[in-house]
Amino acid sequence: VKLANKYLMPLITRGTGTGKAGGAIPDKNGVVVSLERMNRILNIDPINRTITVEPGVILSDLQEAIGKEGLWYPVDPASADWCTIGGNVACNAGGPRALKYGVTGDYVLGLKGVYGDGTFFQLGGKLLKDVAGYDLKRLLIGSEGTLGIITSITLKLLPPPPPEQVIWCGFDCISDGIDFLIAVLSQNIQPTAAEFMPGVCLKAVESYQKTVFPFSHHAAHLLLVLDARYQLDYSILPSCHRVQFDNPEALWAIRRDISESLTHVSISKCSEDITVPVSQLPALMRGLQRLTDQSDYVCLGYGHLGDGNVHVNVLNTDQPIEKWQIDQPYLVERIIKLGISLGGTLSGEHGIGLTKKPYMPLYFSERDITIMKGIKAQFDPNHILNPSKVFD
Ligand code: LAC
Ligand code: ZN
Repeated sequence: VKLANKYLMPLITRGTGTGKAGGAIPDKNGVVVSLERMNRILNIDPINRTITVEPGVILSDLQEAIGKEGLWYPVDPASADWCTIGGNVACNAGGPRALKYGVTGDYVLGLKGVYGDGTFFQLGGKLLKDVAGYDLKRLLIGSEGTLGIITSITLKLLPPPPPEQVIWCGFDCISDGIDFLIAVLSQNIQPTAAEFMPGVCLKAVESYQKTVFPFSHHAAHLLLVLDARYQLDYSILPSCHRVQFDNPEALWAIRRDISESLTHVSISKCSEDITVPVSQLPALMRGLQRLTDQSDYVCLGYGHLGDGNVHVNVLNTDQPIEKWQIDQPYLVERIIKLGISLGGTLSGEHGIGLTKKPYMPLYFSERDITIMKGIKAQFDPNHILNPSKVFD
């Protein structure tokens, strides 16, 4: 990092490159700093209920290691088998269980690493409470490699979760599914996960996995995880068709494969990540349908709708690539403006990186962005770290 400062050479920190906003793409001449081989688990501490790891540890390896100690880490992005915990911290990754358990940043107790000018930092530790000064650790979380290089992470762990029930429901139309979801969220229970999938997502997974699901004819689907002690009141939820199944893990495999599967069935696609208040989901889904009707593309919303986080995908299934390249930014802008007009944000969990950067001024004021740039200048005075990401 010191040499990079001397030669004013960009450093682009990278885990396994699973990020969906292009944050790890070296679009400027510079050096990619791969942390993949910094993958040691440094310490599991059952008394303080923490784990300390290097950033290159694959998330599912971390989950397995603490499982052996009878502990649990709830954050489970769909890429858990191949993303790194460092990337999760850098992007503040979420996932299905965020609805009940929160996101990566809610579990980060301590960080060590290097600021942009090469000085070391050590922030927080095995501490459940720490309100001293400004929360620099929190600024690093989700900073997408623009403020520091993280070399050690201490996470808060939990005891294993209570027994859970997995419920899969099919619906005759998207709006029935959304109404059902909102009715579930209005009951006096806290779902662990509530994942919504339009029928087109299941068709794509069928094609990708080369299989057929007996319930894929429904127009919309909801995968619900609840504590076993909760009893859903189906009498006020008449529109759902319960799907019977033996193997909940196969259902999760469907859900986790959606992003890859939509890529598989499209000539090209883009993948947005807006979040709206859950009460605005019906309006958002209507807006996406309008966009589909008015364009030559399929605009669909799937994902963690229980917490309002919608992976809006635009699929190009039959248009020439040249036309797509012209239409795509226009469509993305309409989607982001739609989300913001409903009280939403432009990214719930994927971050800004390269792909969302042009849309930052739609969400933040000029003054907000000036303050962010001032923070960046303090952490990284020579603008070495991932210099072309988040904002220009
Ligand atoms: C998912 C990724 C795309 O939820 O965030 O499938
Ligand atoms: Zn997601």
